[in-house]
This record gives sequence, C-alpha cells and structure tokens, in this order.
Amino acid sequence: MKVLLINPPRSPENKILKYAPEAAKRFIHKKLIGPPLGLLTIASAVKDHDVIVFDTKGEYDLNPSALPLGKLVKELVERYKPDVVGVTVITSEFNDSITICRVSKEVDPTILTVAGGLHATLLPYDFTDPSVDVVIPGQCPHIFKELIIAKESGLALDTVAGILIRKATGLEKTYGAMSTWDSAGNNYLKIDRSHLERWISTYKVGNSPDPSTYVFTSLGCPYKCTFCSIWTQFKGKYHQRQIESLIEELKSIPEYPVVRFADANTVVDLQFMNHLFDRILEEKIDKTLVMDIRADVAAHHPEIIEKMARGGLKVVICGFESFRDKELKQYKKGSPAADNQKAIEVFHEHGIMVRGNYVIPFNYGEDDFNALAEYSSANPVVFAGYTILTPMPGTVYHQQIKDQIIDNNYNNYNFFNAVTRTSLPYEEFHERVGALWLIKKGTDVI
Ligand code: B12
Ligand code: SF4
Repeated sequence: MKVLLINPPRSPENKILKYAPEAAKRFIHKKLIGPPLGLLTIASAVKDHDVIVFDTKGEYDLNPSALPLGKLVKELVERYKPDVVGVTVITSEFNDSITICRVSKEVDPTILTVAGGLHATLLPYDFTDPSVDVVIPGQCPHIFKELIIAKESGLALDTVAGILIRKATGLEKTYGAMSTWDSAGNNYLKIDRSHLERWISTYKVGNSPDPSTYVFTSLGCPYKCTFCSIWTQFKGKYHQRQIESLIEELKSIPEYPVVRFADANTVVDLQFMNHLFDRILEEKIDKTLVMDIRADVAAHHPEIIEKMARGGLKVVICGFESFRDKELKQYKKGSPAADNQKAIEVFHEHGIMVRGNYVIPFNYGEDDFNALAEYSSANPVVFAGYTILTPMPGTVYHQQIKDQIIDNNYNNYNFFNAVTRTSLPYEEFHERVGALWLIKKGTDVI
C-alpha cells in the first residue's frame, strides 16, 4: 500500500500580530517549528508499506512561494499516487486538513482519506465533510495499521474496531471496543526522522544555527486546567516513556543538537526525572534542552532544576497564566502566583532562560492590562508570551463560556485571536495584548 501522510500548514490568523504596536511585532510568535511526532509515529506503525511523510509547515518555511495548499496537495497526490492519505489535525488546522482530504478525493476518488490526532480524538464527529472517509480517535498506530491491512486485503473496513467510517448517513462507529495502546510505554514506536530530511534546515528555534527536534518523555497530564486540551485528549492519564528508550533516542540524533521535550508537563514523577538525568549525565549526552516545566515544580523542587541544568536544560517554557490567585483558581491551575515568582528566581539562579506565558481573558479591561503590565515588569523573564485565553473545543473552559462565543471559524483557535466579544473594543483588545510582548528582559526573540 502507498500511504501519504500530510502535516497541514499553520493557520495564518494572528490578530495579536495584526493590531500590535509596530515595536512589539518582532517579538510576537509567528510560527512554531518542529516535527509532526504524531504522523511520524503513525508512519512507523506501517513502515512495511510504502510511506511518504510530507510536512507542509516545513515546505512553506523552506520555500515561501511554494504552491498554495490545494495545488500543492494535487501535485503531491498526482506524483505519489497513494492508496491512502492521512492527516494529523489540531483545531486551528482543521479547515486545511479538510482541504487536503477534498483535493485528494478530487484527484482520485478511490483514495482512502483518514483523519487522526488531537481534534479527531476530542471531536471526531466534527468531520462531517464527505471527503473524510475514516476518523481514528486516540493513540491509534495499531488501529491505523489494521486499517491498512484491511484495505490491502480487500476486507470490509467495518472489521476494524475503534474507528468511525463514512456511511450514507454520516460517520458511524465500528463495532467492538478500541484496544488499548500504551504509546509511551510498552508499545512505544521508534520514529524515523529521515522522513523529514528535506526540511531539517527549517527546524530551528530563535537564532540558533542548529536544527532542533522534539522528543517526548511522557504523554498526557495529571492536572486538569480548565482551558487545556491535553488532559482531555488523554482522559486525565499520564504515561511515561522508559528511560533507556529515551537515552537511546537522544544518542541516535547527533544531527539535532537542540532537543525540545514535547511533554505537556515534563516533571511529574521526580524519581523518574532524577534517574533520567543521572543517565543523561552518565552518558555525557551533550544537547541543549528545552522543556515545559510548571512553576510549582521549580518553586518547590529547586534541586531537580539544578540537576537538569547540569544535564543541558537551557530554556524553560513556563505557563504562568495569570498574576492573580483568583484567576489561577478559576483555571484550576493548582499553583498560586507566588510560585511563578519563586520559579523565576530558581530558573535564573541556574542560568536557565525562561519563556513565561500569560493568558489574557476576553473580559480584561484597561485596569487589568495595566495591573498585568506592572506585575510582569516587576517579575521580568528573558522572553514573555501573552496569548488569548481561548475556549478550545473539547475543553472545560469551552463548556463554561460557549454561549459567549461569536466566532466558530477554527482557523482562529490558535490562541492569537479573540473568538468571543471582548470588553475592550476588538482591535484595542488585541493591540493591548500585542503591546505586552514588549515587557521582557531579552532583546531577542525565541
Ligand atoms: C509537537 C507540537 C507541535 C509541533 C508539531 C505539530 C505539527 N503537527 O506540526 C509544532 C511546533 C509545529 C506545533 C505547532 C503548534 N501547536 Co502544537 N503542540 C505540540 C505538542 C507539544 C506535542 C504534540 C505531540 O507531538 N504529541 C506526541 C504525539 C505522539 O501524539 P499525537 O500528536 O497526539 O499523535 C498520536 C495520536 O493523536 C494519533 N495521530 C496523530 N496524528 C495522526 C494522523 C493520523 C492519520 C492518524 C490515524 C492518527 C494520528 O496517533 C499518534 C500516535 O499515537 C502539543 C502539546 C502536548 N504536549 O501534547 C502541542 C499542541 C498539540 N499544539 C497546539 C497548538 C495550539 C499549536 C499552535 C497552533 C500554537 C500556536 N499558537 O502557534 C501551533 C500551530 C502552528 C503555528 N501557529 O505555529 C495545541 C493544540 C490545541 C488544540 N486543541 O488544537 C497543543 C495541544 C498545545 C496546547 N498548549 O494546547 N505544535
Ligand atoms: S495547562 Fe499544563 S498543567 Fe495544566 S492540564 Fe494542561 S498540560 Fe497539564
């Protein structure tokens, strides 16, 4: 079977950037870079077949004047003549993933189109477009493999449990329970980054001359922040990789001196992290490490931060979310604002650069913006990010405020666009969020 796996492009919608003061524009995130780990894992599951992974994000970074998406996909499908086209879908890339399926079907209606990933897990029935044949929710490399085998053997696709298949009346779930798959533990599949060779020069963060890649040490998160899609994606579970499999992976990627841990919440089990960093130090693994770490971990366990710094940790992304305990409680963050301040001290003490992220609710007025600006100026970090508290579909926060949503265009669900009415006039709200990006210690962008 010929399987073409496509990573959709980024949504270009960014009202914070559009309305920000000129001086702030260069600091505002325009794009995140990194390999599509989900697609690479799916590719590994069917590696005995003829698999092509195409990263359109990498392609547009490599060649900004590449064909627009519809034409690019048409050209790819005509060139590779796949039997199956798979797309990975997060909310802001939903519309483009539908375009990928539509164009594939237009070129060849016999192609089987399959959607998977976070949005397919949380809202599988959103895929109402007739161009999507199959939706596979969850951690499903084994199911994708079964589907490919069924297609190859000419078996009815209904024989594959745990999937949704397009029928005349819409998507229908197949019989049988979806079998469990421990993507992080016993069922971890080694990924083959050579699929992405063409785009390696584009996987660079900030001013780093070296390419970076993602490695996950865990999946999911045990916390339950109201705005977060990750714990809902994993039903509140947290799965850890095995230490030796991580050491082997880190040693096997000399072409990537910078490694970002893709964990939602990197330090949950202190014993695990201690052991992992003992091994990183023992093996003299020399990488620049970037991770997401909660403020309360650094505030209450500075010793683990010290060890991780010795093992290569140079940049931490820390979700401060708010400067007010009342808001942090509302978000169920489980960590007070005082932890943010303490964490900044701990990270700085160990020479770690901090990207602190605040989320701005749609009802912030002038006084709130002024108070946040005052707080973040008094507690500066090298890089600070200020995004919009967005009701991502499938989250608790979405349930809480769904009556106030006025914009249902998924392209805008990337934390850079208000999708509800705002207390301040719409443009001014985004302009004030944009202006906050100027408050930081660093002179550069990360
Ligand atoms: C790596 C990553 C990226 C990478 C690669 C993503 C890509 N496809 O290109 C990059 C850096 C490009 C990226 C970008 C963005 N990301 Co991102 N990213 C992540 C991160 C850190 C890890 C995801 C991951 O690799 N998990 C591990 C893999 C193995 O799991 P998986 O992807 O779920 O894949 C499994 C299944 O879902 C399934 N599967 C996945 N794809 C497919 C496809 C098929 C066909 C099938 C059958 C199955 C299948 O099988 C896989 C193996 O079991 C998550 C946060 C997290 N820790 O989860 C955020 C996350 C996914 N990103 C998010 C967002 C919002 C973004 C941005 C929009 C951020 C922004 N504001 O700019 C940007 C998008 C583009 C941009 N504007 O720059 C959100 C999504 C929220 C939502 N509800 O949509 C998350 C959850 C972070 C968050 N804080 O909420 N991201
Ligand atoms: S925001 Fe972070 S800590 Fe909270 S649930 Fe999501 S991943 Fe976990």
